[in-house]
Amino acid sequence: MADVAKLEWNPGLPATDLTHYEVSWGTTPGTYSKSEKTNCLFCPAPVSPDLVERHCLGSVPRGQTFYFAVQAANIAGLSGYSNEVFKTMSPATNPLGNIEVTGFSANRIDGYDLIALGEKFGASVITNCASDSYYDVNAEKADINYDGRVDAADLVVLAANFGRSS
Ligand SMILES: [Ca+2]
Ligand SMILES: [Ca+2]
Repeated sequence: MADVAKLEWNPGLPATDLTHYEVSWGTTPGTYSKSEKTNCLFCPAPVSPDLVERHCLGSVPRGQTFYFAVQAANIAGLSGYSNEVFKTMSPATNPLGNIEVTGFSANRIDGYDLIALGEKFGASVITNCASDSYYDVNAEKADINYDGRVDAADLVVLAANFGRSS
């Protein structure tokens, strides 16, 4: 099962001179080990508290609970953290590279899996954060190492397990 994270929030008002937001996350409440700058739809001065900013993460490790918070940024620096939210990411389902799990290829890593990876080679897992279908399901399956992209690193994992049963 695919699993990626999508965060949505409202701008804190009044706000002027906003440059961007920063999304932070970690495995311990209140302690954030990673962060990412976001696009800002309504910077520098959002006019309504009902506006929705969003950020999608395609490279959150699987099988753990992560805690997320957002900061607003302007020239002076970062604001305090927003309220914290959390999500338990679903477990890694295909660490060996068993992307295609139907028919002859259901329980083994073989040419069907190679084809499935090839079809999404170069693709990003997150496609359009503004959409309800914000990620590419087939790219997510082919992103064996869960770094958000389908590339040579995933192919290396698949090749190392080629011929194995999963
Ligand atoms: Ca397979
Ligand atoms: Ca990858």
